[in-house]
Amino acid sequence: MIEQSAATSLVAPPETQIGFIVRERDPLNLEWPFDQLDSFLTPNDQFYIRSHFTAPVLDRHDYKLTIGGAVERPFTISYEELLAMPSVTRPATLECAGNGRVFLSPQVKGAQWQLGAVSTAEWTGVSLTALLERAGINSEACEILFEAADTGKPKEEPIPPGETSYSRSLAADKAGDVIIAYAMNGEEIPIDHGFPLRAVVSGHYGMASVKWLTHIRVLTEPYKGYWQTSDYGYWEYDENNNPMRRALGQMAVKSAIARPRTRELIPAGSGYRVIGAAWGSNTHVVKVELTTDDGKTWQLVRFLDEPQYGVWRRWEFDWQVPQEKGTYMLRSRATDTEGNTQPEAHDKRFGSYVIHYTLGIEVVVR
Ligand SMILES: Nc1nc2c(c(=O)[nH]1)N[C@H]1C(S)=C(S)[C@@H](COP(=O)(O)O)O[C@H]1N2
Ligand SMILES: [Mo]
Repeated sequence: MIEQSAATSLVAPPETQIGFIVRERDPLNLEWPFDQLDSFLTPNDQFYIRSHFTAPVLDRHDYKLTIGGAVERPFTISYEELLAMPSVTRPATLECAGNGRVFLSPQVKGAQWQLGAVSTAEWTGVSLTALLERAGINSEACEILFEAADTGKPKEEPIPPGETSYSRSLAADKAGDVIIAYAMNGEEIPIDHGFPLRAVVSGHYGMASVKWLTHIRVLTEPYKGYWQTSDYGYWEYDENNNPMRRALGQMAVKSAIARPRTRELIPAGSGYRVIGAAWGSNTHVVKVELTTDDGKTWQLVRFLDEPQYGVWRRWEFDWQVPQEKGTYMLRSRATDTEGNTQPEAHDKRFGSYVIHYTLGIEVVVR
């Protein structure tokens, strides 16, 4: 069954919504229970929330977005004016770069996300390209910086002493992947998801999709801000083996098992419908394999959604559960059009981020 119609029909009915897992109360960090993966689009009130600071409450009448920096005609635009511009609508999956962190051993610091710091919505807004065209982007431009209204004290060492606001840059040639969004699944963006306006960067980890957006600045030199280097960075080694700090960007190809859940009890000899999702960034996920015997044999799953860049594809697999009782280890493995696939172990260069290895879900057959 491939569901691809209007947003409303893709959203699960309210009775399937069973609430969140609280990762932090203030600022609000809520994990969506990934085992509730039943619809292509995640309902707005089930979409995971990842905020570094208390959500700012912005007034739609006073709100203004400024586009400046290396442009010919800097300008400021109101919320109403943005709504009146030609709009674009498309789905995008947001995954927090720390999703799955709780599975790392030894345990690391940071929000202890299980599998549910990933969700998909259909976003509506103005294309970043249209705004940049209006401003007349300088030919020397290399990055676009998004600045936001939320401020506070970040947690990842080394910590800057003063108040820090959230900001993140993106390579200028990625501007076409960005929607400056004011609607989420056809509704006004909820406060916790960035009201009135947020960037949605298709194919990138969630940190790139800046919420409560106030400024778009065109830069002629790479941005080295806190959220680009200290936090949301990783180590890349040059040819002389020198570790270089780089900013995280595109989502690595990944799949995850939504059901069964860890240690779920499954009747021996029964038929069990395994479900999950797989996603990547600028390539299509073309294959997901599943093992129910800890990697001895792999079988192909069936996709439920069409391939789209930066959007998950749900999948299912009918498991003929063995008669033999005991524990079984399930793993899924996604591969994209370029042959990128999930590694067997976490890549330590990414620290507590980019957790896309084929982690095991252990179930009990009895
Ligand atoms: N202004 C601002 N934007 C932000 C953040 C934030 O703390 N402040 N968190 C980022 C991170 S780390 C993620 S994963 C996504 C989460 O978006 P969501 O809360 O709508 O799921 O927002 C990103 N944008
Ligand atoms: Mo994140």
